[in-house]
Amino acid sequence: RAKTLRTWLEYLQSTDRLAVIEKQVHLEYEIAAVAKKLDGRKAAYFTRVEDYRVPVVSGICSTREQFAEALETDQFGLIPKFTDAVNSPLPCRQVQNGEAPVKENIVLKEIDLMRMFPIPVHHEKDSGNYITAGLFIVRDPVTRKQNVSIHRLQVSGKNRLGALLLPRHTFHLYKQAEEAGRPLECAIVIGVDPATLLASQASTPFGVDELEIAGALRNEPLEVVRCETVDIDVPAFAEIVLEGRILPHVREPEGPFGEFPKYYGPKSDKEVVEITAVTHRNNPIFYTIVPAAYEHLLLGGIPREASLFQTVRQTVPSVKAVHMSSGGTCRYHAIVSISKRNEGEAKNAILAALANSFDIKHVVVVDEDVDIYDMEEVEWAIATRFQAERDLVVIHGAQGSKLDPSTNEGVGSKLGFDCTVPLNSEPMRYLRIRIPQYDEIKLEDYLK
Ligand code: FMN
Repeated sequence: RAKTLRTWLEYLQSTDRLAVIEKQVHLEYEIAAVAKKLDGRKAAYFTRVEDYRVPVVSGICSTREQFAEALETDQFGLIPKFTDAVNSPLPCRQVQNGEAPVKENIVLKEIDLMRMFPIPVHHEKDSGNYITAGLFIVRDPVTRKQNVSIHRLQVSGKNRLGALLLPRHTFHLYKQAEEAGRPLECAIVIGVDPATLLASQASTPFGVDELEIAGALRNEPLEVVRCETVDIDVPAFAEIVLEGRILPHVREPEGPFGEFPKYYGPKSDKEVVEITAVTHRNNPIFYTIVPAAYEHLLLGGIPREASLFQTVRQTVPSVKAVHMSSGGTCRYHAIVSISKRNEGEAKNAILAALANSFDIKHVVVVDEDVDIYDMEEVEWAIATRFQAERDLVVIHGAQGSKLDPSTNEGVGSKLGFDCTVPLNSEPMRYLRIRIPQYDEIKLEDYLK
């Protein structure tokens, strides 16, 4: 059901989770506003966007359950399945143009992105139209391994995009190319299945191809096809591919842009991508992610949870589960449950979690009886099991997220809450109240 964007949308429709919007909508704000109103409930499929013939879809996976469904597992299987895929990637299967729907149309001349595709404006102070959901693929010229990530892309000209490349793998390969005076070839892939989308966000060591993780998540090799003007392989069943190169020694204004923490990332001079070719399926569907919508938050959160779980387990083997909560933008707040066997383990779990990612700012560690997906339960644990004098961990002056406006250029404080019950406490003191028969009683029997 989730092999391509199209089959996934059909599946959503058959289960009443696709809102088909036939009313004509504007690129500016209206798509984002309607999609955001449906956030966490239904995907929004806009059939009439201004005078464009291309429809727009947003919110294709906006709950944890939907991602689990796309991976053919349940909420509890989601992190183990993602972890297994990261640990055992599956090589892609190369196909020829004839077998690749994304080659049904090949445009090599007179590229004008805004004329071809309905690329929306999302937030009030955004600097313009943005591609927010393109898988950005580059290749390491030495190992020939590809790297996949998502970068916000401002439409700066007919075939020109401004990109935000935070200092990770894409940026590293670009700097290498720039130092040698060369552009870095890239492909931007819009409209793939949810598993491939999620795989793009894996936190992997440098050198791991996220398309191979996509294959492992899909339980079969991902079919890829070579681009027309660059040496890059792209998913053969994608809706749209933009081929291009990141230019060396060129920086142009980009931003401001509404980001995942629900504030704007600032305007500055950034890297520039020049588009050299566009290929797309017949009747392509344009896919956009509304920044800070659940889809955006979960895409970052689920792979982060997989990586966080592994890091904490190295220090505290009794870790039960981890949750990056949406109120913490699925990046800044980590809730960790452990089955405490030794006093002090919760503090070690806090230190391990903070070391996992510079984005993590506040960590709450609870006992396994607390449902870490229920934030009321987590707050209850903070309220009744935590004393700042003995249970608080504070570290000042650490590296955090530059997009967190309360930091000083990304430098800020980290906090840990040990909300576990002391092992030697008198049993009655922390015994949860419980009404016998509560679980067995069926309300219908009493309301007849
Ligand atoms: N990372 C950036 O560096 N710049 C961005 O503009 C950016 N935008 C994103 C938008 C969305 C919707 C999502 C889900 C993620 C975005 N990210 C962005 C995060 C990266 O795609 C992500 O951290 C990725 O795993 C980095 O891969 P890499 O370490 O292989 O380079």
